[in-house]
Amino acid sequence: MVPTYNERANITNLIKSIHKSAPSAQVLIVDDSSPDGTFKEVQELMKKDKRLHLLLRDRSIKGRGWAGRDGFVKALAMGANLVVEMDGDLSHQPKFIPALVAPLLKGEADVVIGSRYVPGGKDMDRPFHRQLTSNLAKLYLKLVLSLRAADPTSGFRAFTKTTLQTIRVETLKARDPFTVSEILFRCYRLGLRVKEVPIEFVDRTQGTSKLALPTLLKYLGKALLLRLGLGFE
Ligand SMILES: Nc1nc2c(ncn2[C@@H]2O[C@H](COP(=O)(O)OP(=O)(O)OP(=O)(O)O)[C@@H](O)[C@H]2O)c(=O)[nH]1
Ligand SMILES: [Mg+2]
Repeated sequence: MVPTYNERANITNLIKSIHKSAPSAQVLIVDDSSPDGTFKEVQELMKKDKRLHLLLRDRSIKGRGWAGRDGFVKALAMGANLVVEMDGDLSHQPKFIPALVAPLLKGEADVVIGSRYVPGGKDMDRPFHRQLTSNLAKLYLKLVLSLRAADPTSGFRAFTKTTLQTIRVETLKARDPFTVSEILFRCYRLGLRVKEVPIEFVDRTQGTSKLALPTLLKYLGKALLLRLGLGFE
């Protein structure tokens, strides 16, 4: 399940690469009517690939969080037993998918995080101020939401069907990328088994980033609201 917004430059390579690493996987692209026509690219590929699916959402309700939520719901409706979520900008490399789902298949975990910060994992080279922001955000999430994972903000993760049902994925609130923390918060609170496996994160080379500092500050507030059981979004 891949939420996309303006990933036309990446999407074809990503889909090909997923099927190389996971030939039997059904690929669900959740696109919010990207102005760059990402979904058109997908529709074209769908003509020849029966393992490819598109959930096309209206741009007026766009958002990484809501797109992910709707994608999980759709994946369950399609009969998925395991769902992997990953970004559409090739930062998350499909070659790690088998390692991500292995602990679920063995029954050793309920959620698996593709982690940049466990031994063997690798982050891209970020400027010092970005590293600092990222480390402070991690510490904050640990303190406020008790997210114990080494990489609580990784959006490359695998879930069992039961996990998605247990956290009642259809009731997720965050519209934006804060959804990644909201989901993990529910997993820990419900006592699910979270495992981390190493991934190497690569910087996007095509398309543009959507994360800005004001957004990050907003997330800190949302984490507090979530912890206090108050509504947000
Ligand atoms: N459907 C949908 N997908 C989104 C939206 N915003 C972001 N995405 C996708 O969510 C994934 C993560 O977004 P990115 O822009 O890569 O965020 P990031 O990794 O923090 O930032 P980068 O530095 O650009 O990599 C990508 O596949 C985006 O295309 C949205 O509003 N709707
Ligand atoms: Mg990215």
